[in-house]
Amino acid sequence: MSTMKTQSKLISAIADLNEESALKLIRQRLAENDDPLTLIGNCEEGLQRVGERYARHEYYLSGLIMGGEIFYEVMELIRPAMESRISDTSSGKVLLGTVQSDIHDLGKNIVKLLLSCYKLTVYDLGVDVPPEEFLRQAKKLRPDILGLSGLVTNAYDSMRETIRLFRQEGYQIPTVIGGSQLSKEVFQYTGADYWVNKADAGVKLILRLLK
Ligand code: B12
Repeated sequence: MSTMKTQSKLISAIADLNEESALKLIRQRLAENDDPLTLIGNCEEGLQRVGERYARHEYYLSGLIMGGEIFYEVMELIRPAMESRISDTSSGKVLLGTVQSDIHDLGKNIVKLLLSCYKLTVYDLGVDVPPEEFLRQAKKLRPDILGLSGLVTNAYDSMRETIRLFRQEGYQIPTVIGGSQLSKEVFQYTGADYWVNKADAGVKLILRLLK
């Protein structure tokens, strides 16, 4: 188990965009058998701080890009540990994508990885997906759940429009929206059934909905 001190070291390494130190800490904690979801949670907190520094103009766009790249590498290290830890299986189909006007996909990819570990079928439509494309694929693939990811403000209208279109076409499947910047107000605005801003909570929710 990691201590608060080791956790805050990792959070700071990510926030400071110190790639070498972040990857070293991840390797150490994986060797100590630390929980992969705790590691991901720490990295998300670090990225949250990167975002705050960007908003305060302490980092430029390059800082966001660097933060994203570090996180991508972290996930490559964590992936095998995560896959070997999950032995439960479930069944069901999830249609997943980052909504129109948004290109953030790190969170969506984690969700996809986790759901795949539980042997669910995940149809990943990628990023900047228009509402009509979600609908077209839903008609073809007949998913049990619609999962929409979005982090930028413009994504909220896309989520709302996608959900409106599904309802208009008579699709009553549960809709789950996810993203670090979501709030109760945004959730209500979009008309989604559920919202999450952490992967483990999202995955638990989806498994429950499929039962
Ligand atoms: C890394 C990053 C980038 C990278 C993304 C790399 C990539 N491949 O994704 C790059 C450099 C591309 C980028 C670009 C931009 N970014 Co950016 N970015 C970030 C940053 C720092 C981290 C995001 C991230 O990956 N977090 C880690 C992941 C794992 O977390 P997550 O996405 O929330 O996902 C988790 C949960 O939410 C949940 N989840 C997510 N989706 C789903 C879906 C389902 C179904 C479920 C169940 C769960 C779930 O599970 C995940 C795992 O736990 C955030 C800051 C922040 N606090 O989020 C800013 C941030 C989101 N970006 C921001 C901005 C402004 C931009 C740009 C507009 C910058 C620009 N001037 O060009 C562009 C966006 C262009 C566009 N149209 O999309 C702002 C958005 C502000 C706003 N309100 O609109 C933020 C908040 C920074 C800030 N504070 O200003 N960004």
